[in-house]
Amino acid sequence: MSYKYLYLNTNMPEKDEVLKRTPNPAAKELITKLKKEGVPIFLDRFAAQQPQCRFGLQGICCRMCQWGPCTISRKSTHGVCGKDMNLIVMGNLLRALVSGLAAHARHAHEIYLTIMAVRDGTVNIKIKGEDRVFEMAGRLGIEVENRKIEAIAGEIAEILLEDLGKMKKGELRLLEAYAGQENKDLWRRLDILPRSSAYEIMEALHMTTLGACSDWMALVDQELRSTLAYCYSTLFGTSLATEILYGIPRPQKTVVNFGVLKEDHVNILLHGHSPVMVEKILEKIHTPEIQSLARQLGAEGIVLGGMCCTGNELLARYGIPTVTNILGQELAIGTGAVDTVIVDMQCIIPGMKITADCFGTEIITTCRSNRIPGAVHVPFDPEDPGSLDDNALYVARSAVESFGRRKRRNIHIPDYRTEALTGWSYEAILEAFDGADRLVELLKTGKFRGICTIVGCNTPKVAYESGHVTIARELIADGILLTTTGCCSHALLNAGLCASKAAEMTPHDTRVLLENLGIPPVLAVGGCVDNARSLRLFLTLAEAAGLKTHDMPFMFIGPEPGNEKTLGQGVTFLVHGISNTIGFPGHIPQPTVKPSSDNPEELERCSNDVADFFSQDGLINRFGAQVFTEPEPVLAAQIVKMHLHRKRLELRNQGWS
Ligand code: NFS
Repeated sequence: MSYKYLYLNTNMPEKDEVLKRTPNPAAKELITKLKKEGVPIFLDRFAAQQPQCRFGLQGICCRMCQWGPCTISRKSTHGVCGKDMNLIVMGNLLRALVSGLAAHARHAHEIYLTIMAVRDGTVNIKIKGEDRVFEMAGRLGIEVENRKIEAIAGEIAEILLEDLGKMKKGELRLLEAYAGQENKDLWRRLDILPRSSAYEIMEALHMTTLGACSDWMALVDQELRSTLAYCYSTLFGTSLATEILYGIPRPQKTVVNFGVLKEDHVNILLHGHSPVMVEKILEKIHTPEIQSLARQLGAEGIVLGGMCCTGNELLARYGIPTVTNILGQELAIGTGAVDTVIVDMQCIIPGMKITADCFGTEIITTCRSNRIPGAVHVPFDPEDPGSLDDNALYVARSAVESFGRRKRRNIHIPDYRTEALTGWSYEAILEAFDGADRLVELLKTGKFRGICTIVGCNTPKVAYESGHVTIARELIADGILLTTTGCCSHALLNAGLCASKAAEMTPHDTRVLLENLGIPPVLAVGGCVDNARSLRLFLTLAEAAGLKTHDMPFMFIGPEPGNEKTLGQGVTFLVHGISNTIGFPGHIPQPTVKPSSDNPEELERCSNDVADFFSQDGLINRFGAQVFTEPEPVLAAQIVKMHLHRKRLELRNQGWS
């Protein structure tokens, strides 16, 4: 059964429908198990919320002052203060975007301050990404002669921190260093160059408060400005700075999926986004002391599994197996085999603790911002990092000790293990294809019909992982190369699409090429901040082809939007000329159709100027890109294919096949 949302032109799945349609057999087993055991999960809470608020789903509810909440309808076309639909829709979009920006900024802050602590010698961490330090120093004009690597890295971190929080006029240094001249000129002309993440968040909240900005187009500009801060100060900044600390990932083979958990081992899941504390915990877990503690407690060893973006970071750097994504966190605990989940920041849902309590799983929180009542809290603070080693050892020991307390009833580990080749940093992708020129040639001759990045969260509004996996399968079957990050990458990893063997799902010529090179058709590049890697790849390829980004057969795909952080990802690609196909319901409102009120046999267009701006001339005139929205994955894949095909047709007279 489905919940029908006719006015959105879509249905949302109920639990039995999810069981029928999810492409993830392990999830199916675990949802069934938890249903039998009466353990509530997100699907039960989603059911209890039905039907979800019509106004909220359309973005036409305003809760930004205490005169409301106000909604827009035929009868009430304006809020109490006089705001119309455009102002409300755009205000909601802007607030969602800067909330996502704040989350990434907080993550960035931790990484930048950690590099400074390394420089100051107050923390026991060695810089592993020397290549990245020198590359960034070169771009930022930092002196490197006769200087220690820590000092150079520290100076880079100071600049990144300025980009994050500067309140005075002045451009983002990282944008200056990494964006192309043509884009910079365009953004300057449009007056959307940001000052810093913190400043743009402040300005966005200010502009949307009661009685501030009445011009929805000014809010659009602030959205675009905040997006550039999001892109360069938090995506590029965090991704590159993490590479300074822990190195640039290289491709490596691994095995992922729920089946990596082992009943006779201590099973520890690592969950969240910022890898600083968890890197140290890993060091401790690998010490003889902790390994022998596990054996003393009767375990055969220790299994580590990753979830969400911390999982992606560890997968990319060390091949540590990932298990699942944001909507699989309750399912993983529902195996009954997880002894401890160590969490840092973001995407750790409160429901996880409910499941953990049912199975006696210990939760250890390591970030001041992400507290969970009843969890053990051992925080990492980069401004007081002296206790990092002791705290990490304590966490490692506690994580293992919970094995001794495990309830041994009702353990079921779905028997699925999936091969994968991961670690696809920007450099690794270019190297694997023998450089940007060669990859452009492969595009030009049609060995690849296009390159897309497919990313983002899961949503209960789509049968679990069906959006990601269906679209990806359709696209690789058409010879399209994919990069992936975030929770989407967990779905594609578990579905086997990131294994070299998946080349057999691509058309003959593409298959021969991929098999010769040993490259899978879907490249898992890392966590959500590593969308910077995919964007960098797109920009490099366009430059190598001598074309503008918006002329290239590229697309950004976000099939299952969830977190506010995902909004900025899509807009990041838009401002660089790369169109989006978004699953629905997403943050950007969908221009759709509905039965006409005069004649129910007729359909009338149901939209607003904001939806039109994003899907039509507004964005196309500025950046040559637009947003397509389609909830049904097979149809969404068609939209992507048509878009790429159209781009290729336009390039025919330049020798493209
Ligand atoms: Ni991205 Fe990572 Fe997942 Fe969504 Fe959350 S883990 S930063 S926000 S839910 S993809």
